[in-house]
Amino acid sequence: GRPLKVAAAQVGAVHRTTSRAEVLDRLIKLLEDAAKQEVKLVVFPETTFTTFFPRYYITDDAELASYYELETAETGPITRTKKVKAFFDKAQQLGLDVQIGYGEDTGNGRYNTAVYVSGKTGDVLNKYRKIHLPGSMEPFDLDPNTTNQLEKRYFLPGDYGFQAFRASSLKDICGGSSPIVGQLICNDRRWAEGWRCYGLQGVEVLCCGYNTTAYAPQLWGGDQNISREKAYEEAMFHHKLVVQAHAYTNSMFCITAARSGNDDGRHPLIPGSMIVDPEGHIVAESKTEDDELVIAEIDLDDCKQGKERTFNLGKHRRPEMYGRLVEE
Ligand code: CDT
Repeated sequence: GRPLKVAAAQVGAVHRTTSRAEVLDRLIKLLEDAAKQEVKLVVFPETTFTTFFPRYYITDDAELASYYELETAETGPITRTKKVKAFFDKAQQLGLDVQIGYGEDTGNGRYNTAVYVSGKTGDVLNKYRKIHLPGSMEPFDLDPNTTNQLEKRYFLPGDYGFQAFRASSLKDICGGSSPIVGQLICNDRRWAEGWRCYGLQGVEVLCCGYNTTAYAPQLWGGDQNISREKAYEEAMFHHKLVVQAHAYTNSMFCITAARSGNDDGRHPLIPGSMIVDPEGHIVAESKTEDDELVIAEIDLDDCKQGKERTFNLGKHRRPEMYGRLVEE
């Protein structure tokens, strides 16, 4: 087999007023707990270092800028930038591979980004920029209780495509063969296209962090008078539905990590951090809405059954019939 102990690091409420220092302390504690339990790969949420700021209509440029990490030729890679260096130093010290999401500011553009960093060398093995940006350019309204979704305003669409990579850092513990990894961010998980791009590259572990609002009728459409309880249930249902289905149809494990809890006491986010196997089963899931590690020992060889039989893409696909998928 090719065993690998993995974790989703769920991160509970982070308010608009929560300090960077507090968030970093909490993330470092999650890393330490993971290392104690001999985990080798930890997946963190989307925009993990701050609250999920696209829910606010922010008119103060300085406040908006504070939610991004400045990552330019001068500042160097994210792992060396002052505001978050302590997190990456700790991961490397503990020998943990991590995926973590953050707002990236290149100086020329802002993206919703996730990096995968080697626990062996501290190098960024891959960077992914979110491709499907949900929501709108303009706020629904200016009521501070409204949960907006202004990602189209604050980010450019990702321009790296869906590029799989080998986590060479995990080669030795995975029977001498590096895991093939793919990255998605939040809303991307609802779109079959990204998953299939990764399936076609033989991905074995898909890592996905998210911030999914548990109540925002304007955003989801459907019944505008839906109760909070029903909205939460629906959001959890759709989250699990897409992850389990796409993990199954692409014969890969998926690790999903939530930013969850009730931000500012009025913007609830669903939990649902999970580890899903290539048959679509949930093998571990979060029990709280707080900071929590969800851990499983997986065997990458379990991807073989699907990849070689039911979803043998080379054998059973009919791409000549799929032209519509890439028409504008
Ligand atoms: N962060 C993010 O992408 N959230 C979206 C909210 C719903 S958009 C209809 C999500 O897909 O979970």
